[in-house]
Amino acid sequence: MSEVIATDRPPEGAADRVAEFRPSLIVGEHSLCPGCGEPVALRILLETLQELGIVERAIGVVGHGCYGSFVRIMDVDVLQCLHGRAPACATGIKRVQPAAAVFTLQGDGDMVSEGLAEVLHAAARGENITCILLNNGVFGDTGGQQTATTVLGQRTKTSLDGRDPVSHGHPIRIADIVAGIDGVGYVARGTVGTARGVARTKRMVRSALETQLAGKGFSLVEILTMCPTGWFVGAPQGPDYMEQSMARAYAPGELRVSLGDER
Ligand SMILES: Cc1ncc(C[n+]2csc(CCOP(=O)(O)OP(=O)(O)O)c2C)c(N)n1
Ligand code: SF4
Ligand SMILES: [Mg+2]
Repeated sequence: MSEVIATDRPPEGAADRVAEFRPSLIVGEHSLCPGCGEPVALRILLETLQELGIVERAIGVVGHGCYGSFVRIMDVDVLQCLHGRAPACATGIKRVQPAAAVFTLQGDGDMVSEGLAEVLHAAARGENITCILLNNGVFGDTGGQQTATTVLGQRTKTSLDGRDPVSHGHPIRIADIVAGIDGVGYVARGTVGTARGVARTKRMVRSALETQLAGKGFSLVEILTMCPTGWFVGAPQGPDYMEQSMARAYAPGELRVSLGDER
């Protein structure tokens, strides 16, 4: 007969979870717009560093975008480099400190528009670093201009009638490109528009960092993040807009796995 579970035990576990709703590595208030998806992605990243027990050897390289202000509120060693150059800076850090867990935090404007060569060459060299892309399809920080990942039809400050392939070209699916490069250990694309997406993305970030810890080469997680301000929608409409636009053009899922653990 199975043992009866006591029901008068105080709910210490649940109370603890509520009390620690904010991860201890976030040490201040962010200044981003209501409904922005980037703070959700930050939280996923920091919680994962904690859960893997690698906070003290983690070194982040942050690009330029709205997420750039996170350097003031994240209790992790970081350096901020020139626009688009984070994979090159991360390469240098990892080569002189191979025991460090090195990650980049970049936007689509930073990684795919300004720094496309950097991420491709780092991937092709098989650098043992983890790149995190926050893809919202706009240069959010400078007012919402079109980037290389803006989806067809998407309105931005520089494509007010919607992105048109004839005038503006086609969006670049960076994760798909990187997934096809030899020397790459792990590539995935997640979203933070739904609770399920958040949970799935967190597993992807964990897999990417585990790939680096196992010495399996370059890893990339593209995270689709809401930018209601740059999309001309209200904060509550951000997740739905993302599902109907970006998540259709950029299907979430794992694109390359080397540790044999498909999520
Ligand atoms: C060499 C250079 N070009 C342009 C800029 C201006 N700039 C700063 S942030 C930014 C937008 C970055 O967009 P993204 O990486 O997509 O981040 P988001 O703001 O959307 O989160 C730009 C163009 C700069 N700082 N340096
Ligand atoms: S402009 Fe967009 S990316 Fe920047 S803080 Fe506002 S919602 Fe977030
Ligand atoms: Mg952006």
